[in-house]
Amino acid sequence: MREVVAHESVPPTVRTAAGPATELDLTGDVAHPARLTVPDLHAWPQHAAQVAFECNTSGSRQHRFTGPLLLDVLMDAGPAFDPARRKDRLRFLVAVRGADGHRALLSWAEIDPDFGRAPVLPAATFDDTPLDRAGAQLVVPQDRCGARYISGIEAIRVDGGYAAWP
Ligand SMILES: Nc1nc2c(c(=O)[nH]1)N[C@H]1C(S)=C(S)[C@@H](COP(=O)(O)O)O[C@H]1N2
Ligand SMILES: [Mo]
Repeated sequence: MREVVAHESVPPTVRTAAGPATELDLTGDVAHPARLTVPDLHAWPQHAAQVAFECNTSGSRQHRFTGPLLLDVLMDAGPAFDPARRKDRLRFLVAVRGADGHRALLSWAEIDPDFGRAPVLPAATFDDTPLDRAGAQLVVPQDRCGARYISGIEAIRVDGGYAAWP
């Protein structure tokens, strides 16, 4: 397992698991839409991230997450671009939605190895606790603020709409 961000370690906290197991719908402009459980996320190489972020309401937070690279998961779904053409990839967005309706966008370029190279994860564990029931959590190590660390992910949508604009 590769460490993507190093900070001092913190005592683990327990995330309450509630409701039925969350599945994640991977849809949009992809050749192979998928419905993934959190255990399914172990099918890709696992990365660890020790992260720190600020929350407007709860202050400084530090957590450890593990999971696959979002890039690896999305590439296996077959995004509708020519992978050999950088300018083609630049026109894509990735939308992530939590079960409570909280949502945020990433640009494809943020996670692309030729551009931002951000090691964004859909995490399968949170402070060494499996997220099998709570749902995957987006880990965005480049963010100072925690608002894009979307928990209980229920959908990820790849959007190539800007490829045809206008
Ligand atoms: N689904 C969902 N995820 C969310 C939020 C939310 O409202 N809904 N709030 C975000 C915000 S504002 C912060 S700061 C972090 C807080 O993460 P923590 O409580 O696990 O430290 O969760 C993020 N993830
Ligand atoms: Mo926050």
